Amino acid sequence: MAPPLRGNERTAKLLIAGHFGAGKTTLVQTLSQITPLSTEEVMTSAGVGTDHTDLPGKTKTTVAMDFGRLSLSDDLVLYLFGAPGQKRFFPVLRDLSFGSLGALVLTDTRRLTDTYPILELIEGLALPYAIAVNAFDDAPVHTDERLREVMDLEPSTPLVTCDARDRRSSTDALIVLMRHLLSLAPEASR
Ligand SMILES: Nc1nc2c(ncn2[C@@H]2O[C@H](COP(=O)(O)OP(=O)(O)OP(=O)(O)O)[C@@H](O)[C@H]2O)c(=O)[nH]1
Ligand SMILES: [Mg+2]
Repeated sequence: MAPPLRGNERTAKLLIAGHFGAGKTTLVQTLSQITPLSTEEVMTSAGVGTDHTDLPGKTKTTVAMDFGRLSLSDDLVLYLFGAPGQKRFFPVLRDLSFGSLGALVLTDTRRLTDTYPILELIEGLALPYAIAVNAFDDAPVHTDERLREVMDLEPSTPLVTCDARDRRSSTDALIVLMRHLLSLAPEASR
């Protein structure tokens, strides 16, 4: 259950981004302490050729946004905005990014190259980010060095592994992002 807000907490808006099926909606649903908003629609054959529809077992895709709220500590409330992963909704990602402190970019090692356009977009928005590899059961495991090389990450960009279905592990990924954001604005942490 969501802890009641006192009104004097610090708040931060965070973007949860990533390619199709990376686990964005799952992560927001796992972490939110309020009933999360999701805008998923069933994928049909009408989307073939336009959308990614090719993930076994995945029947729905986000068409607007996810929203959730999490009190990370007594005095810090995070508002989580999950972006859609389908390319035709990228303008929505840009709109959702306004006012965000930073982004957690989820990826699946079976689709690492699908992360490129997302990173291009986020870097174009000058939004600081951390990468969270969502560890799917049958996905290949790579060393951090390999992951950094494939995604061409800056040495300072945090890279973590998480399971978007697991609260502890997803919280840890957000903490890594928050520490990174605070390191970029040290005065904000005082
Ligand atoms: N095995 C495993 N499955 C996961 C994990 N995270 C999500 N899933 C499943 O993978 C599928 C994709 O998750 P979503 O959360 O819908 O992905 P998304 O990034 O929101 O997808 P789009 O909005 O369509 O871009 C769902 O069926 C989840 O149940 C994970 O960590 N491990
Ligand atoms: Mg989604």
